[in-house]
Order: sequence, then structure tokens, then C-alpha cells
Amino acid sequence: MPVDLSGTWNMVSNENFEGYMLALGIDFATRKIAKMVKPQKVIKQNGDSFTIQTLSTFRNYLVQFKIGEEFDEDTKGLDNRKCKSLVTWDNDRLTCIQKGEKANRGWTHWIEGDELYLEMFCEGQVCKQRFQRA
Ligand code: 1AG
Repeated sequence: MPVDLSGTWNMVSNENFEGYMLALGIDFATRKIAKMVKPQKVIKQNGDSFTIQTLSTFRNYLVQFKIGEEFDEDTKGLDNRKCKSLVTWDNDRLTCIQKGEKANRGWTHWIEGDELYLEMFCEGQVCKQRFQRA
């Protein structure tokens, strides 16, 4: 039985988002605004099917996938790239590899205590975010 990440989660900390955005080539003005926002994650987990919404006053982002099935991801509104993405469980960590123009790109979600963790990585930069239930 895998863990259930479902729920509405509010960001409480965000470490090295700047480095991660720089690795993705995000321009200065966008980075300044993006750093200010505290996004909410709305996760729906149904067996192997997931919907993850990242909601903020600045931009919203939606991704839907099934465990073990590679899909075409268009990071529209973020860095606007196309990736071949694959999400799997690494023990209790939901892990995505985003193959594309950028090397070593992906993310990992897991729960520890009552908190949801997210690490996003790209070309050696790691952004660490923490969320609490809304
Ligand atoms: C994600 O989360 C994307 C969530 O895959 C967005 C987080 C970082 C943004 C990535 C690149 C920065 C580009 C532009 C910045 C603009 C807005 C940032 C704030 C608003 C976010 C919508 C991993 C996982 C599944 O939860 O999506």
C-alpha cells in the first residue's frame, strides 16, 4: 500500500528556488515575482492516477499522469519546455524524471510527519519545498 499524498497543501518553506529557476533559464523579472509567491498544491491520488495542481496568484500549473507510463509534459507557464516525463514510486517517494533539453531534471514528493516535501532538481541545482495541510 503506497502512501496517499492526496490533499490541499500550503507551502511553508522554499529553499534555493532561485538556483533552480536560474538552471531553467527563467528571466530576472519572472524570478523576482515567482520567489514571492507561496503556491498551494492540490493533489488527487487515485490508485496509479494522479492530478497535481500548483496554484498561486501568479501562475497555475497542472500535471496529470499514471505511475510507470511515460507522458509528454509541456511546462507551459513555467519554463515552456517539452519533456518526456515518467513518475514512479521509489519506496514511499513519488519520483519524476523529466527527460528533455535540461540534464538531470525531475522532482520527488514524499510525506514526513504531517508535512509534504518536494525537491525539484535541474542540472545540479536542488530546490527544497515543504508544505502543510491547508
Ligand atoms: C512542478 O512541481 C511545477 C511547480 O512540476 C512549479 C514550481 C516551480 C516552477 C518551475 C519553474 C519556474 C518557472 C517560472 C516561475 C513561475 C511561477 C512559479 C510559481 C507558480 C507555480 C505554478 C512538481 C510537482 C508536480 O508538484 O507538478
